[in-house]
Amino acid sequence: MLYPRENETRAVLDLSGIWNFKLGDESEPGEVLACPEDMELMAVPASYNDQKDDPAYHNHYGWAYYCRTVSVPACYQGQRLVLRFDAVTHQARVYINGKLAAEHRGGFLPFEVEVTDLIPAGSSAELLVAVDNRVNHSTLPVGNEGAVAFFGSDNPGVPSVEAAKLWAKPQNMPNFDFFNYAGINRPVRLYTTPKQYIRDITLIPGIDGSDGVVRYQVVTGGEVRSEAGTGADVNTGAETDTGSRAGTGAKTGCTADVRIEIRDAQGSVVATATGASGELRIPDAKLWWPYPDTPYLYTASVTYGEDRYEQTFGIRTVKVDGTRFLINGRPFYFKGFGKHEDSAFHGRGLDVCLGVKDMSLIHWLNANSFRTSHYPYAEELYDLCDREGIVVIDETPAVGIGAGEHQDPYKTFHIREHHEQVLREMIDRDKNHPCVVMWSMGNEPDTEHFPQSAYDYWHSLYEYTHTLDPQDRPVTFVCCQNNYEKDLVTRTMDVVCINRYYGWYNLSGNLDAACYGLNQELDFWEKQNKPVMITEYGADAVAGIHETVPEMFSEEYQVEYYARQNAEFDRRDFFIGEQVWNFADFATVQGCMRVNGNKKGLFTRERRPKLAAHYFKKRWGEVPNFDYK
Ligand code: E8X
Repeated sequence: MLYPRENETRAVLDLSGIWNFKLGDESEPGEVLACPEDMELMAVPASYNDQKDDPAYHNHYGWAYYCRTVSVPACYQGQRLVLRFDAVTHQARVYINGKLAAEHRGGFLPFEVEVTDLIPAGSSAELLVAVDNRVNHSTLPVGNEGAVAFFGSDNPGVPSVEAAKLWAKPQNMPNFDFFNYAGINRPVRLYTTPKQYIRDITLIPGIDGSDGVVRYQVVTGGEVRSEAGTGADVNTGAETDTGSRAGTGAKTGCTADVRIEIRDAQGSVVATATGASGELRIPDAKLWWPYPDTPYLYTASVTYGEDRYEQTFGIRTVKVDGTRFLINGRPFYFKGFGKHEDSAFHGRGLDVCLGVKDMSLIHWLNANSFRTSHYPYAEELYDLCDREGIVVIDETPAVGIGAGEHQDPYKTFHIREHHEQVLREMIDRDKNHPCVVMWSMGNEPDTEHFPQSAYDYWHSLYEYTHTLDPQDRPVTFVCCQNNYEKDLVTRTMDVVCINRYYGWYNLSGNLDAACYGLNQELDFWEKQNKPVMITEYGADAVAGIHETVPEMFSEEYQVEYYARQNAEFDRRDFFIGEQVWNFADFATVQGCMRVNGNKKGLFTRERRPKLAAHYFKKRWGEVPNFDYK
């Protein structure tokens, strides 16, 4: 799905601002719905949870309603109009003048609906967005079923489920360690295209000697549709015809009219072609390299009839070769972290200022990469990474798949179809970004208690993911600390990505034992002949706690923990990267394991560096991007 961009042929109206808002309950909104009475005010885009000083908002469970009027200028007459939602978390129903116009499941990927006939140019309409924040065994991320599940244990002082039902309010029970922020988290925009329009562009870069070779495919739209007259062209993302590899499955329109021009960074045309698909050759191409080398970007300017769209891209290749991860043929070493979209007041709402600040801090740290733990981030951030030369591992919201040793989640959770949907939508959205070098299908599923079920689920999904990516980038998922000998599937990924907490959650406080345990495990991985990286390791450190003899939760222990384990990684040739947990402190559900959130950040939530940030700035300044191993 193309990002909404304005140019001489397309207009974009940003609907960010203050909307009307009201909390609902668990009752499902139907086909017809009017804006409620007595609404509050709420900023969009942003999560609703922390905008009001009332636990009813912070801890809400169920539906909530956003309303505003949308006016379409008369000068858009004759254009096709599309309403696009970048992310509504987790489930959305969109009503125009009281009638259901679109629905979408999944809180971190875009969907859009054509509104040409629903809000004709020169008119206004009432826009109502219903959003459900509930997580359970059929959503991604996963929530624990049973809204009163805290209760019913045998512990003295804890009431039974039956007793609790009499007074306890239903609540979300996330099976993941980040606060379940919800609402209209990313921009809502109305954009225009000519009636015959460019629907999708796929660019597949390659390198041939000193030339760049770019295969491309353009999907067009605007044919007379069979549902014409019903008014709405509902596009849930899942139904798009663009999610498959270029050359298969995509409908192409009138081919004669498509023209593509590649411009270099100065705007000079370096290659041209006509037709909806084909190949372009760029002599003496400049490659996209991670910073501090130049992340060179080209622009593909596509025209089709009256429509035009400009898609930036980079020429770079990605490949796994033995135990190495190659970017443009050179062995790359990942230096970075898992992050979150998380900040004060905004919650998980898009904050482009914070995005720019974080890119600056990533450079300050001499880091080169991050993982979009644990969901696809806002499109603006991938654009920043393309331009700033930061390498991204792009992750779906499949976090929390597991329910202990007595329940096989793969046989009891109804997630497969939705999981495939989010993979299709993520790859369809992010496929052209040079910064994206690997897909992560999910984080820390159970792979240990039901190893064969886990293998059947994840390995087939891995094969499916490969068929979705036109560039066929490496595919992985991120494995939780477990019994790695029992786990059958992690070792079959293109890159083995492990989250390990030796010295924190296990062998707590004992770094000698931690290094021993880590080395035992690394001996196992050495035999697998795969590239291995750590995608999470970390220790909570409360900023300001200092000690001469490092103990847990102090800034000194966090540094010591990393210094000791990094020394072990440095001894292993097959070890291709270190991504710490986490870039910054972040909000979680409250609990006795969390001191006002997760404090494993190198920075505080306000982006003040802890000692460990200074430690990594120095270390990563000495570890090069390429040829380290
Ligand atoms: C943690 C991280 C959490 O925040 C992240 O979302 C997923 C967790 C560690 C799991 N990984 O708790 O800080 C550790 C399991 C150890 C047995």
